[in-house]
Amino acid sequence: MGLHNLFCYRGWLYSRFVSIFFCLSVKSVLSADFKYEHCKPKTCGFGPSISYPFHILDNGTDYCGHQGFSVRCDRGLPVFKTWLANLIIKSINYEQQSFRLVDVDVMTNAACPSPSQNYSFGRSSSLSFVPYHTDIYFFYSCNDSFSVNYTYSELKCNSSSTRKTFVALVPRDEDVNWSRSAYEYSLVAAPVQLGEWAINQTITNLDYIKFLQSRFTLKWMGLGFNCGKCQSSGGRCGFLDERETCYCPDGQHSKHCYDDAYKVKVDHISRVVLVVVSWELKSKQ
Ligand SMILES: *[C@@H]1O[C@H](CO)[C@@H](O)[C@H](O)[C@H]1NC(C)=O
Ligand SMILES: *[C@@H]1O[C@H](CO)[C@@H](O)[C@H](O)[C@H]1NC(C)=O
Ligand SMILES: *[C@@H]1O[C@H](CO)[C@@H](O)[C@H](O)[C@H]1NC(C)=O
Ligand SMILES: *[C@@H]1O[C@H](CO)[C@@H](O)[C@H](O)[C@H]1NC(C)=O
Ligand SMILES: *[C@@H]1O[C@H](CO)[C@@H](O)[C@H](O)[C@H]1NC(C)=O
Ligand SMILES: *[C@@H]1O[C@H](CO)[C@@H](O)[C@H](O)[C@H]1NC(C)=O
Ligand SMILES: *[C@H]1O[C@@H](CO)[C@H](O)[C@@H](O)[C@@H]1NC(C)=O
Repeated sequence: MGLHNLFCYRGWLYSRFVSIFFCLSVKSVLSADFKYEHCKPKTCGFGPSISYPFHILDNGTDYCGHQGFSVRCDRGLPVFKTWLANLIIKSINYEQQSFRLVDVDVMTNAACPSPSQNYSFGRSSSLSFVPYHTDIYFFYSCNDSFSVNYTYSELKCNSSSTRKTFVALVPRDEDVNWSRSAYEYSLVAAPVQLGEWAINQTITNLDYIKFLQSRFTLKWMGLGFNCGKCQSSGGRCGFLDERETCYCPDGQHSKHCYDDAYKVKVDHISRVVLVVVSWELKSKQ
């Protein structure tokens, strides 16, 4: 506002025309670029820098990120919320379009990691696991008649003499056949990221707790927008009215900061001239 007043005031000293021109042009610049300002990369306090396709859920800046990529700040940490689980984002690689996550349940119970919710990403979402992804299945509150067609072992720290928790390593997307009558509480699948060397291991010969705690990677793809083009032209990517956008210091563009800038500028100038002319005409009457 101070800048605005200064321009108007100084402009006034030269002539009425100059003053109006300055007021209008300064005003249009100030109002056009607020989305550009709002969408600058941010952090939650700790953790990686958050920018497109992610956006931090706050005060109506949804237009800074893609649908399905909202991040909530919780005690300084970025939390990626799926339908069911809360996953902490440990790092984001914007170039490779991937990010690493760890389940909040696993983080907060380091001595006995026992997730309570499936990770559940939407089928329609643009996220996928990277190779060597495997699931650890947690079968809670089972009796001794439990069986499953993968090697399994007991999670002793989450078991009592009558109610036992069993875990099994299930390769990606394979079906599981387990004795449903033997378990009472629930079944939860937790993703882990194995190395290539570990892909054929079973739960009994793998330090799976270490893998559980050492996060897993998701890739995003098919967003259909080349954010690099926008960024290298000095813009910030976002998502508005169901489509990707490039916010630039001078306003909103469709792909990068130079694509339809000319048209927008001409529009501005013609509007300014029109207003000035009509103002001049009015004051002459
Ligand atoms: C939202 O806006 C309010 C007031 O402008 C501010 O106090 C608050 O910190 C903002 N929230 C976040 C998460 O930035
Ligand atoms: C086992 O883990 C589940 C899920 O996190 C939890 O609800 C339950 O209380 C735990 N049971 C024991 C005996 O620790
Ligand atoms: C699951 O295992 C049980 C016994 O272990 C077997 O009778 C049943 O046919 C299996 N179901 C499938 C779909 O493989
Ligand atoms: C376990 O059973 C399911 C369902 O019958 C089957 O699709 C899967 O291939 C089996 N896996 C193993 C390792 O036997
Ligand atoms: C997790 O997913 C499995 C397989 O889809 C399902 O059987 C189970 O009920 C789910 N667990 C919870 C806690 O929703
Ligand atoms: C894992 O098992 C499959 C099938 O048995 C085999 O083709 C593959 O080479 C094994 N991979 C490793 C890393 O041992
Ligand atoms: C576990 O044991 C079997 C066989 O002994 C019973 O048929 C099941 O009902 C029982 N399951 C539970 C949850 O107690």
